[in-house]
Amino acid sequence: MAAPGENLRINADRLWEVIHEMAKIGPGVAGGNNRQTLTDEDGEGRHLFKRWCEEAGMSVAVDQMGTMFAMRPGTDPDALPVYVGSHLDTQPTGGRYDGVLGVLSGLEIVRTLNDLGIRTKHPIVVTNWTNEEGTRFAPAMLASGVFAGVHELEWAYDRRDKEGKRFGDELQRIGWKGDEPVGGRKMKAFFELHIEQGPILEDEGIDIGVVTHGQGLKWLQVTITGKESHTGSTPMPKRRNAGLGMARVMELVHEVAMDYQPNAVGAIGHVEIHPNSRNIIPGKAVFTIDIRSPDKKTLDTMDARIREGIATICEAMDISHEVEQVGHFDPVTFDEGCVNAIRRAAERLGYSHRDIVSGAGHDACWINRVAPTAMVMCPCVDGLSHNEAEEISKEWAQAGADVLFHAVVETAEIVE
Ligand code: HGY
Ligand code: MN
Ligand code: MN
Repeated sequence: MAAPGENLRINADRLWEVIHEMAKIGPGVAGGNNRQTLTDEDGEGRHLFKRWCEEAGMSVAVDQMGTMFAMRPGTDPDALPVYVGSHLDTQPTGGRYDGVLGVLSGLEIVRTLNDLGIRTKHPIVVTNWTNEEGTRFAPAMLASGVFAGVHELEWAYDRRDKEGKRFGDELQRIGWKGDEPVGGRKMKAFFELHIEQGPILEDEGIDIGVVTHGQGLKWLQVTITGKESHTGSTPMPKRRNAGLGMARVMELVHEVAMDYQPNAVGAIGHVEIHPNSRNIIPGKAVFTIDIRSPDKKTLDTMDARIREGIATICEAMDISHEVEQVGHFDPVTFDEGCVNAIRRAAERLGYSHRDIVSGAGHDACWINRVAPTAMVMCPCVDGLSHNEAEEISKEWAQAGADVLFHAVVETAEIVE
């Protein structure tokens, strides 16, 4: 079916305004955001989003993981809804657009349909998935993972942040623990708009990324135990330095990732050193290895090589280690029908586009297991994200939201 009309476009000024209204909640220290999941700021952002949705005539439901579902009714209440959304939680030094663009573009689609008096057969549900980032409570995409049946609800509730606070308790504390069981909703499709968080689209001067695949990810949390002792009086040969062990593992992770270029990445972003005193040799280091590849075999090979390398390093240094996998999903292939709807929309709207593999993980990666799913990407300046300097242009936001709009409305079927 052809698109609902060549000239269907969202209101970019209104979208830009709500994005920057949301950015006022949980401001960072350098112009970005620190609205980490289940903090008071997250709660405040949720209330604002709920108010906007209700003002747009939507009813808002919340499930037991706190995920928010704002529904615009369709003409056929029995028709499976079309879901559109992303996440409102941010990194501690996050940008204003990561996740937020996808949720608020869903709201903008509904506002535009309301303005134009357009009705669709299928309901449209705008979604805010809880804890996509996984920075405060590992793993990432936690709520969408429970929804897709990858994680058990109680296991998710027992996840703890670095202060030992429990996910389930924090969700209760901010007042966003809903009654709706998680995962019962059936979807006709799920669409997610997200900034690329990489440099390809901007470097090639392309407006739209048609996301065909998502790379796989593993998070390995490593605990290295040595022996605390005096940095001044302990002879070098007698030291069991957990911090040095961690440093050697950092180098190992980088070398393994470099062996599989260009389709592999690896780094260590989370580090805790104990006791973290200037004149004590670290007795313990806890850190998380993040490795990714679009190719499952490569990812598994990197995992095995790194585990082997850690054992060799620790044995040679007489320090012990434990490795716990705290996050994982295999490479994802998105639904061809949904991907084609996005590609057709970009062509119809006259936006330049190219197929792309998502380097970052997204809620869509899990929802793809339970419903036809695809993603749209727009460029970001210097490909920068997970940095307060994250930036996009209003034109890029408009292009992404217009394409999302056409894909969603085409799938939801306009009723003349
Ligand atoms: O880690 C990720 O890829 C996502 O940004 N949470
Ligand atoms: Mn994101
Ligand atoms: Mn992110």
